[in-house]
Amino acid sequence: MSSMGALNLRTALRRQRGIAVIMAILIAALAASVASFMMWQQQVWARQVENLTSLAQANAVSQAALEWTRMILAEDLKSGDIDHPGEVWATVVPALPVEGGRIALALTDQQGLFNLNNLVRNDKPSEVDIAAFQRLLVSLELKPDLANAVVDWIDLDSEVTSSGGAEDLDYLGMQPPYRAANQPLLDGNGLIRVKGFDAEAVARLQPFVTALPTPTPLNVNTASPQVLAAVFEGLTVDTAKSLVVTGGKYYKDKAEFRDRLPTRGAAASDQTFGLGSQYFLATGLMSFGRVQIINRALLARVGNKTRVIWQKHGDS
Ligand SMILES: [Ca+2]
Ligand SMILES: [Ca+2]
Repeated sequence: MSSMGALNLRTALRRQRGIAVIMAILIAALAASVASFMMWQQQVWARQVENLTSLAQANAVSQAALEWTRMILAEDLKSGDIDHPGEVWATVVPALPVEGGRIALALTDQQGLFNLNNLVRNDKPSEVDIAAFQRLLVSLELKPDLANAVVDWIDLDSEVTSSGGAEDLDYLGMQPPYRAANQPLLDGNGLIRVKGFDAEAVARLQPFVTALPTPTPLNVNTASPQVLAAVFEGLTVDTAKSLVVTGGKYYKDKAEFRDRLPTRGAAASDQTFGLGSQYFLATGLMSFGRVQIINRALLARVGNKTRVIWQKHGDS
């Protein structure tokens, strides 16, 4: 075996061992959450509350799983600040059986998506980001003017940006009337309240956008061809496909990525992209009895701590 082959094998074995260890920790955490739940269950009159019981059980397991994802992200920092799909955090836990039900878990890097809150930086419309969002809209066959409506929705002032912008006067004239948020979006689904967006447009954008509390660089190690083509001017979705990280490879420095761009435009500035991420979405699908719920949490990794920015609970 070549030394390169041996190295790859060693890396693969190390990763497999890593996964085995984190799975053991997850299983122990989930077992503990179920055990404490069982004690509580003894006080509950059984049958008519069966669904509520399942729901409570699902939520207990969900909390344990969330703690586990926070630990994984903290652990990941030990191998440096690069984040790519070959790392342990990116492992999807498909359907793990726990007492009385099962759970599926996934962590996704949110900086591989287009951050809608990049459109306004330091309370000023960011032309570079607006142009990038317009390219994304066009590639999805949506109107590029929608970008200005999002800028107005986020920016503090009430001056309408032409063309396609909308502020209080536009929203107060709607049925029922409401006002422009004039603050960063909380998540991509918030677009539904922005003028010009309907459920279909939001659904089309959903796989490619996110809304993070601060402007963020794009992680080129996790970005899709659509988002790469939007952010880097002169890149088509087709050319971008060849830049997407696959098969355990990833970009180790910015120059390596820059060298592969067809043009070295201003869009490839340092604030535009990076190789790692601070924000991750944890998604857990729990099935207990007749109850099936999806819980989502946006996590921010700051220093070696992982904070929960928001949590949403919902029926699947
Ligand atoms: Ca990492
Ligand atoms: Ca505004």
